Amino acid sequence: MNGAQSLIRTLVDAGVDVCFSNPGTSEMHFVAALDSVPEMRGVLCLFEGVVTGAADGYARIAGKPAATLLHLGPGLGNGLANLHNARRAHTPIVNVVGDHATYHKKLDAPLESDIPALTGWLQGWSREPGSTADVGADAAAAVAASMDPPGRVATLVLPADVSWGDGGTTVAPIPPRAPHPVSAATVKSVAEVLRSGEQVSLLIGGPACHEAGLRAVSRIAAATGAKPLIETFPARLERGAGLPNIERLGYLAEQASYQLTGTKHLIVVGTKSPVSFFAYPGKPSDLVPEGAQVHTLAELDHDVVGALEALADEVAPDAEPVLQEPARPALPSGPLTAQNWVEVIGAVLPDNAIISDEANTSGVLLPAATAGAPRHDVLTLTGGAIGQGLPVATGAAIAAPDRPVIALQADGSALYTISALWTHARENLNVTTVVLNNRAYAILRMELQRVGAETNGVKANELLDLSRPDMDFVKIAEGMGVPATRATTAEDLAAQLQAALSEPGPHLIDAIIPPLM
Ligand SMILES: Cc1ncc(C[n+]2csc(CCOP(=O)(O)OP(=O)(O)O)c2C)c(N)n1
Repeated sequence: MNGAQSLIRTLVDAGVDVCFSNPGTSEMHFVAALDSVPEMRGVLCLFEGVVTGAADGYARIAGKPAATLLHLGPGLGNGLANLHNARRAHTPIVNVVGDHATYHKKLDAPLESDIPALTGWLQGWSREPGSTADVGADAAAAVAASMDPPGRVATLVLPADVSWGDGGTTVAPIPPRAPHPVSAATVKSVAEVLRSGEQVSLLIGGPACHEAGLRAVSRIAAATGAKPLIETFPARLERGAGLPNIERLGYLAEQASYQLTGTKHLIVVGTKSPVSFFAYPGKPSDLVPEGAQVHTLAELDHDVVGALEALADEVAPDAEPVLQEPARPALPSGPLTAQNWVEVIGAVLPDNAIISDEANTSGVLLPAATAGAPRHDVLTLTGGAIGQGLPVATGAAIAAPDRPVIALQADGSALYTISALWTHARENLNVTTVVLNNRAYAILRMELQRVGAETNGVKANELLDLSRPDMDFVKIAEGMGVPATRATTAEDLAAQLQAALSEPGPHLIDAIIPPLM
């Protein structure tokens, strides 16, 4: 067995059976080995940002890692922005990066580069097997490291000669470590805060955004009057009718400060104390209200849900969670607006859908319109590096082939990783993409004002405008094999969305809407 075969065999035995790939010459033995391990599915993506974003979306839904296959430093470099988003989401990924043969590296051939600088930047786990005999053990260690709470990118750098060498072995999976339990003393001291009679907010994130965590938080809020909030960009938020509907902390610092007004104690659970996305002249960067105290119930690597349930049993033994009633907006009519397109989504969203949300400014009204829709998952842009939505939808659809995936996708961000559409077509994925085509980097028009910069410069506005020429997403999608239509009214969008969702395979709707700014 060569090194590549031992790697793939070991990954499959550990439950890693999808590999999002963009290979090159140094990865050819890995590519060849795919045919000797039929359980591993190879998925070709045409840009490394799609590879890495798809691996992120896959694990957020599957609850286990996918592998990537990237070509040396330049391939890894192209994939970094979405690995950054995955790092912020605490997504487990086994990130396989091929490298030159060990003896070739000193020659400084054209693709030679500083891979450790890039893996260091990722702040995850990284290892390079020293010999073919080590590959299996390092692969098993990589899977375990990726799953180690709260989850991370584990990079395995595979030199070509280690990959093609003989003497590889298959190594049994290493059970991932369980999250640290939260002590009874911590639960008791946080319970005291909730009983203090002062105003308390509870900010939750990570696994607390799934059903069990949401139910526990809702019980605590019902019994104590504490205000529950969800972190601004959760990796995976379970929502819809029958689940507690908890507000997310706003993206804009002004919004978040308003939501936290009057808070004397902020309890954080599975997330960090909130900070402003950016610094703005004369405005605070730390969003904790002045004089408020921050208490941590559970760090990210703790048993976040167990801690919340213990706290609920302590302060709310008899309380029931407050559950969202089913409710859908009526189907709207007229030219598309920021308000009516989200009503269409709320009215039409199928049961058990997965929303990949990179709608950006066009999506500000989405949470209200979908709160009472059938139960669904929302995957958000965790690290602020745009170009995540279409790749994440790709991975989610592969993780859950029986669930409808809806990518709500701002136009500017779509274009970073637009080739994901080709993978939607190639793999016949049930992804319906709605492009919110406002022909602008609308958020940056707003940010131009918020940072206090001069706002009426023609040249400045040129850099924030996506017209001249207008992007034709119907042609782009069709060119990549995805059937597509254009919607300019709410009626169009509703009819086209219903049609797209009623047949298998990918679709795209180019929804022309006015920019918010
Ligand atoms: C990788 C990366 N590059 C650049 C940016 C800066 N940036 C933030 S939002 C944005 C434009 C977003 O435009 P679009 O996706 O069309 O959404 P809209 O603001 O129009 O709603 C840009 C370029 C970023 N966040 N990440």
